[in-house]
Formats: sequence, C-alpha cells, structure tokens
Amino acid sequence: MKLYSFSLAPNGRRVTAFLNEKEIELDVVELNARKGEQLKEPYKSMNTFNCVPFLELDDGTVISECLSICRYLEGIHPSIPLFGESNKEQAIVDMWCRRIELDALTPLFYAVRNTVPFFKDRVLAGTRMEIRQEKIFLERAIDMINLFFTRVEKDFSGKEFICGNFFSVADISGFFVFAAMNMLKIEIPDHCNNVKKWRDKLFKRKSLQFD
Ligand SMILES: N[C@@H](CCC(=O)N[C@@H](CS)C(=O)NCC(=O)O)C(=O)O
Repeated sequence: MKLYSFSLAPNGRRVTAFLNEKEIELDVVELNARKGEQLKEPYKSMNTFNCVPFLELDDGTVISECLSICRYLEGIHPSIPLFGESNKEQAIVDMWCRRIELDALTPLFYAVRNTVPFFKDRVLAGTRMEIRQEKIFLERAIDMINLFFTRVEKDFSGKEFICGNFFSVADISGFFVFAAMNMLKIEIPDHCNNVKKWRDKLFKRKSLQFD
C-alpha cells in the first residue's frame, strides 16, 4: 500500500494528521502538486481527478478523497478510533465531517484558489485551465464562515471537541478550516468564544504541528 501525497498541501496534511494521531507509518510517494507532478503519468491515470492525496492498495485499487482514505485506514487500523465507536458516534462524526467540508472547508479552498495569484490558471484543483479568478468566492466564503461558526458556537457548550468528548477526524478537518482562515486573514466572529477555544486546542495538538 502506498500513499501519494504532497507534504505542503492542506489535503495531504489532513491524511498526515490522521496517520500521526494513529501512529501509523505508510510508504509515502511525495508528488509536488505545485509543480503539477500529479498531472503526469503514471499518476494522472492512477487518479483521474488529478489531485493529491490518493492511496494505492496492494491489489492496484486507488482511493482518493482525504476522508475516504482515512475511512479505509480506520478499517485496517481500528485502534484509537477517529470515526467514532458506537453507531451514534459514527453518525455524529459523519454529520460534522459533512458540515465542515460543505459549509466551511470547500468554500474556503475555493476562496484561496480564486484570490491567491499562484492559483491563476489552476482555479479548479487538479487542472491547469484558463478560468478567471473571481473575488466573489472570498466574499461568499466569509458569509458562509460567519454563519457556520455562529451555528457551531451554539452547539459547542459542554463538549471538548466538535463531536463530543472525543477527538475525531472531524476535528482534523476543523483544524484546516482555521489554517485556511489564517491564510485568508479571516477572523472567527467575535462572539464565538467556544470556537476560539476549539481552535486554540487544535493548534496545540501534537498531530497537527506543521511548519
Ligand atoms: N476533495 C479532495 C481535494 C483534493 C485537493 O484539492 N488536493 C489539492 C491539494 S490540497 C491538489 O491536489 N491540488 C492539485 C492542483 O491544484 O493541481 C480531497 O478531499 O482529497
């Protein structure tokens, strides 16, 4: 089994954080996504979505998407569960993963790709196309983040982490929401004290230390 990833890419780091939490070591092939290595053969045909990270199993099956890779790894390394233990916990982790990806992480990643000059002509991940960067994506991401955290704030009282009193893969996704906000200089809304405590806790966590 081999993981193809780029150590500087946020999505690559999401899987790295998961491996760190579980103390799993994998063979990793570093593909420099800034140089577009994942767009060259043989990688291009291995993962037709042309993004990192992706996992190649020993039978040749390729699994991409951070959460799907982590889900597979959880299945073969169940100890220190990060997708919840009981059926109820698993559904709650799934709910927060979806909320975080749909309402926060994806809008922020679009905002980055539509505003940072480096992403000109690579507005859509895994492409090199002449699509104009549109600043509206940043405005919309700020609206979505404000709404997202106003909702999260209400839901957080009495919980240590986003899904309850256990650390999960949803917290890892949450960390990358805060990291993208830092990059875009977007602040957590003032009234969201629970959210600020959550962020501070994540930034201190050993598995989430990146240069
Ligand atoms: N939805 C995918 C997103 C993967 C993704 O966007 N990866 C970025 C790195 S953070 C990438 O490969 N970009 C390559 C490029 O822009 O050409 C996931 O969750 O794994």
